[in-house]
Amino acid sequence: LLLLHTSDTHLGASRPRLRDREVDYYDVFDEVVDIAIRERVDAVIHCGDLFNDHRPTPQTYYYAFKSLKRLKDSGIEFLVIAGQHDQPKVASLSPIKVLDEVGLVKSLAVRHGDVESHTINLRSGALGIVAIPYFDPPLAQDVLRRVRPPSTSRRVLMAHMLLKELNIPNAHTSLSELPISNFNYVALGDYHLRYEVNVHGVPVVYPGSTEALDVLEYSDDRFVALVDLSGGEALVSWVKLSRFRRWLVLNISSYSELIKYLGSALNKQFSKAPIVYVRMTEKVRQATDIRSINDYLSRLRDEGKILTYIIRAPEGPEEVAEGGGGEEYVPTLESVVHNLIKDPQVAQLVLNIVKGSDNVEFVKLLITDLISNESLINKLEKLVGRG
Ligand SMILES: [Mn+2]
Repeated sequence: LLLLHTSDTHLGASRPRLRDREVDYYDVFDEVVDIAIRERVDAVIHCGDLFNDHRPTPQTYYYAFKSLKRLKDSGIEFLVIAGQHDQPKVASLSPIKVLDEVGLVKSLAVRHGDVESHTINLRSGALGIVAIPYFDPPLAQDVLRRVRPPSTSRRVLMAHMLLKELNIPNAHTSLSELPISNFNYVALGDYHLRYEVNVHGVPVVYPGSTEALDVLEYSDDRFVALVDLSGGEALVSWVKLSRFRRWLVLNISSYSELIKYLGSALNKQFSKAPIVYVRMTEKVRQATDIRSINDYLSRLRDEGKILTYIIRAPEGPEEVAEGGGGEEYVPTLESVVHNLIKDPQVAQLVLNIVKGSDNVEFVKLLITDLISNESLINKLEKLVGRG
């Protein structure tokens, strides 16, 4: 009996906020489905935050349906619990329930505070699952007290929660408070980096998110776990993902250092143009020609060698005294327009209009329309096409 354990897909997210970025999350989810089919697993178990929002857009549903349908056609079950992102607010419906209703997933537990027990009959036999969706950390004792060991021989505990051992704020519980010995495998979600610990022969595992939502979550590799429950003990093997977007994080002390590092980093082959995150001290920032850095990075972006870039100078004590903010996101007019409009010709047309106008209200109206009105972009694209 073979399972694929994944979590925190965050379908519908686009961080950093870019059109191309939203597609990244769908693409890597599709890779997870590919792996499940290739490895002929009995089921995918997803430990929450399948969606980034409890009200996904039609586009997000479209991609979720498309990937899940391939899985269903291959006879593989998709068993899922809710994280805080796809948990319904009071009196509204979780998107996971929508997927369940159309037969694409089996929703094991969604509502806050629930603890549900299921016996799932899979191709290779019965699997007992206790499922715990996201709950507020102060409820931990009450929630965990309601966990009963399943009566099947193969038993999995699935939960969306944080362990105190991760050393991060708002943790739910510690390993010693979990009834680990009643299960063969403990499948967790919520933590966005890979983490694995073995407690008296029982693997307790976070596979991590399939994309890094911000720089703190970046890592060179991202994974899903294959869990073999055929024997007495669960055997975990890791499969590397290849279709996530990489972040290049550079700590630099000068412009020339940036060019040197980035030059050699970009020699490597990337399946997708990476996101560049440049970190420098406040001192370096003041001594550095920030314009040259901006020009250099935006040229790389326009050439398609990087997706986007972020420059950050962490707050030093001097800067706090001056009241300056640390983060420099570099939202130049050019980058905003290029991210908004994919066609470079149309983007240039809009930039010319905006730059040629001293009417602030008109520019505001134009930008608002460009953000909210897809047909306007289509019209502009046609205009350029004819010209
Ligand atoms: Mn998450």
